[in-house]
Amino acid sequence: MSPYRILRHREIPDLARLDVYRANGGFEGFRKAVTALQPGEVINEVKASGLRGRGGAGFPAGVKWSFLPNTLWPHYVVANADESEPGTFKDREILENNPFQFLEGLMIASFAVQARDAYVYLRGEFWQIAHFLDEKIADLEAAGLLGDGLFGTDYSLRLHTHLGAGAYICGEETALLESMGGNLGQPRLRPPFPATYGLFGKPTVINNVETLANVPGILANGAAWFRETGTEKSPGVKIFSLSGCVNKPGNYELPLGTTFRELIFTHGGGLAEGRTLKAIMPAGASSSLITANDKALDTPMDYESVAALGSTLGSASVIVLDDSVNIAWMVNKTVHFFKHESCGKCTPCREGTYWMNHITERIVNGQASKEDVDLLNNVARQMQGKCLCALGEFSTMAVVTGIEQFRSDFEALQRR
Ligand code: L3W
Repeated sequence: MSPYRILRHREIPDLARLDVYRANGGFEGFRKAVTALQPGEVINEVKASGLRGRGGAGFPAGVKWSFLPNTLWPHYVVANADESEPGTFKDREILENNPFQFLEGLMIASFAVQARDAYVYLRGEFWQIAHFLDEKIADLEAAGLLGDGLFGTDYSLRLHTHLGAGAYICGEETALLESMGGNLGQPRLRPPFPATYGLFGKPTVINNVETLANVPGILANGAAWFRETGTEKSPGVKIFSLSGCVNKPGNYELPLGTTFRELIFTHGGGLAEGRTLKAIMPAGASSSLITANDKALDTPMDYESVAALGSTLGSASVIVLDDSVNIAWMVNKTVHFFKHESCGKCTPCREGTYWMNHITERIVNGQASKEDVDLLNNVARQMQGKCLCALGEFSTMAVVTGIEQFRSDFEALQRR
C-alpha cells in the first residue's frame, strides 16, 4: 500500500500508464459512479467526505457541485490547471506523473453534474503537459472509458484540453472562463457565480487539479476513509509546496493539520547553518506574512488555524524566509509580480499595483523619502475591499503585514 493518496507515482513506477493505473485500482471509482450510483449520490458522497477546494479558497467541493441548477443545460466541468501562484508547483507534479488520477476525478465530477463535455484549462507554459494529457485522453477513448454509452449506460463524456497564454489572472475562475470563451482574460463580477453562469454562459463547476485528484479515492473507498486523516473541518491530505530559505524544498503530501514546524524542520530539513526563521508565507505571493515564533510554528496547517493567525492557507505554497531576507525587498518582488499580472480592468488594482511597485522600487533602491513607507501602506489599505477580484486584494497582503510586522526593514533601506 502506497503511503501516498495523491503523489502515488513516488511509490508506483509508471503510474502515468493506463494499464499500471488500472492495475492499481484506477477507474474503479468512476465505474462505480457511472454504473452503481445516481449523480446525486456521488455529490452526497463527496459532500460527506468534507473535501475542500485545494486551489486556495477551501470551498467544499461537493457543495459547489450541488449548486448547478437542473433547469439549465448543458452543464460543464472545467479543471483549473492554470497553476501560477508564485511558490505553487503541486499541480504540475500531479499532471506530469499521475495524470489518470486527476482525469478520473474530472470524469467523476462530470458524471456527478451530468456534464458531457469537460475541459482542462492549462497555463500556456504547460504546453508539453497539454500534449501529454491529449495522449492520455486518447488512451482513455481507446479503452472505452471516454466516449458514448460508457459501461453500457447512456452516459457519454468527452474531455478537451485548452491552453492559456501565460496570464496569472486566468487562474481566477471568471477570467479563465472569459479566456476559454475567446475573450480577454479579465474577471467578471460575481455573482453570478460560475455555478449558474459559467462556460459559454452555462452552469459550470470549476475545480483545481489537486481537488479533483482527491475524488477517485473518495468514490472507491468512501467518505469515511477520506476523513481518516486531516482534521474534522479540513479533512484529507494536502500537498504543501515548500520553497524559500529551506534545505529541502519540494512538494510534501501531508495530512491537513500538520504543523509548520513539522513541515519546515522535519520534512524540509530546516534552515541553512546559522540562520534563524524570520517569517512564513503560507499562500505564496498572496500571503499575509506570519512572523515566525513558537506559536506560529506549532500551528496546524488547516484552513481555520492559519486564518486564526491572520493569514490564509491558500494553495499551501509555503515560502520560508530567514533572517538574511529583508522583508521590504521581498515585498518589492511580490508587488512587482502583481503589477505585471494585473489585468487592468478595475482601477484600484491597475493603479494601486502600479503605485505600490513604484514606491517599493524607491525603497529598495535607497531613494525613498521618510514618508514613503506610510504612503505605501496607505495605497495598499485604500485598495483593500475595492478590487474586482482576489488579485488586487492579495497584492496588498504582504505589503500591509510586512510593514506591520517588519517596519524597520523598510526604514533600513530608505534614503538616509
Ligand atoms: C456559488 C456561491 N458558488 C463561492 C464558489 C466560487 C469559487 C469557490 C471559492 O479563489 C483563492 C484564494 C487564494 N454560489 C458561491 C460559490 N462559490 N460562493 O466557491 O470562491 P472564493 O470567492 O472564496 O475564492 P476564489 O476567488 O475562487 C481565491 C487563491 O485563490 N489564489 C491563488 C491560487 C493559485 C493556485 C495555483 O496556482 N494553483 O491555486 C490567489 O488568489 O489563496 O484563497 O469556485 O465560484 N454563493
